[in-house]
Amino acid sequence: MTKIIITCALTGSIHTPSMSPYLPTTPEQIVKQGIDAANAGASILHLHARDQVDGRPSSKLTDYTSFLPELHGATSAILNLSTGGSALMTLEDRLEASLKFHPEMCSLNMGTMNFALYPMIKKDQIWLHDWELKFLQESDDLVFKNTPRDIEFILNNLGHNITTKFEFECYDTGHLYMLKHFQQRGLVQGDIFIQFVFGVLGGIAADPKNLIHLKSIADELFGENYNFSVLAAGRNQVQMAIQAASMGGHVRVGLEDNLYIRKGELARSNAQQVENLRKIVEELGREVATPEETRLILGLKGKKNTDLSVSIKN
Ligand code: KMH
Ligand code: ZN
Repeated sequence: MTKIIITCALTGSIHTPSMSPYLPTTPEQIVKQGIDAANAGASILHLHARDQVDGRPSSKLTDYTSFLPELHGATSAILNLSTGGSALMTLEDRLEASLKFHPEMCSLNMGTMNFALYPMIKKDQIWLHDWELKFLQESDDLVFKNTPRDIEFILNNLGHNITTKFEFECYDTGHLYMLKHFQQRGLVQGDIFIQFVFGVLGGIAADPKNLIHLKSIADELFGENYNFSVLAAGRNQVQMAIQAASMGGHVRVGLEDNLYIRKGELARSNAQQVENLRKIVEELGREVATPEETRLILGLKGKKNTDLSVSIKN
């Protein structure tokens, strides 16, 4: 089996600051937790920005530049910018940072879907910020828009022109067929890196049977020419990651996907989740890939071919 790539998704746009004091939302916290997660074994850091005042998901360039150049300088890990952002943002907003910085990797969500966060609301939660409860409640009427036109735009403007490689996020079987469609049109070329996403309400559930099924469909569609990784949102994060590692796949952890280290206990950092998973996959006989090994496995263009060294303060 090839070495295992651990991705760590540091903050995301799902959890809100009141849910965990350990969720990194300030630039200092994002930088520190990113460095620590990379030192613990994550070779890819999947990144979203947060508003520097109230921690809400942000697509503003200033919020990205508040941590990206520093992280770029401080770690050799691959920086993977989200193009999903949050379902409240326009596509233009979601792409602004990636089009500016030309990163080695970006996420690319393979279909339009529901993305319901309201089941996470706890009755006894004390909210630190006004926006949080409304943000979660209103997710019952939210469409996470990734139409074929949107996907084509991202592939043309980041993949083709800028040679960014993608973490193709597939939340259901249909998303694999959409990926195949773009491969057949020639817009997706070379080896593919699929992130199977489980446990989002609107996508497929975190059930081991579903991973077997998605993997067998991906095998039929892409043969030898793809790598897969698994993320499970919520409490099945580790169980599904272990299944992925046993099947020769790669894994994603991080507080974007799950705030806990075990039942009832909040993870104190992203690095704690990475360390925990690293121990488990090493017990399974998998060796953890370094950033350079990950670049080779995924065919990435390398750090120096990004525009991340340029710090824009505006
Ligand atoms: N939060 C994950 C379930 C993206 O950033 O493009 C999905 C995600 C989307 O990572
Ligand atoms: Zn994300």
